[in-house]
Amino acid sequence: MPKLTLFTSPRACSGACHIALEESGLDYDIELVKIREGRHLTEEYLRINPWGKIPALRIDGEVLTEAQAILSYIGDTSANNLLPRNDALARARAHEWMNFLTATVHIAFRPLFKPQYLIGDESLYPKLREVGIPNLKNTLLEVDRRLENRDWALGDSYSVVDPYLLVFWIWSQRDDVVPHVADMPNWRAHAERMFNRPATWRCLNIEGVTKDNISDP
Ligand SMILES: N[C@@H](CCC(=O)N[C@@H](CS)C(=O)NCC(=O)O)C(=O)O
Repeated sequence: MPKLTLFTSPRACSGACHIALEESGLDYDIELVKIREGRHLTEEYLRINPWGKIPALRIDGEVLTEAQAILSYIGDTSANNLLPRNDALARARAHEWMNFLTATVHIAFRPLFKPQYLIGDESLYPKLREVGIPNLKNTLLEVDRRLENRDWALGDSYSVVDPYLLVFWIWSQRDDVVPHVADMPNWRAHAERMFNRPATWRCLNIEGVTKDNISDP
């Protein structure tokens, strides 16, 4: 088996990969690269991922980036049925979810979390929020709609998609976000299922995230 090292930061999208690894039965270790302390921009980390983003997974000597690719790799190498194998449509459904989370949901938080990536002029941030907040609300409601009548993203069985959903649930419950989003009962129930899995809290706690600070920015 290859040696796996995940580079992860508390409350970042890398948390999905951490939880998926913990559920996978694969041997792995983690290195904490705290974004809030600027550790993702150190020379040491830029040697791992020159783009300076988290997550990255070192697989022996190779480095894989992008949460969706890492989750897909974990699902395919785990023996714990974390990604459908021989059913093309079921696999495509998993990627449909993960691509939606990466390309649409993650990005919908930008006007609130990282406006500087979208526009240089700070005086325009309120304008950005005017458009960005309703878009975020609608995008999160779409996640909730897709979770209707299902325990897990893919239906009855847990998969690598589920911890990815949890990351964005946690973001949606931040004090600076919650006033802007609607009630999302299906997603809330999904998050509760996630929090009931011991692997979830094991990973969050190792990264320093607890029930008391989970909603910190
Ligand atoms: N498309 C990438 C996005 C990675 C990404 O932007 N990660 C954030 C953490 S959630 C990050 O590294 N932020 C640091 C920064 O933007 O400076 C993926 O899905 O893995």
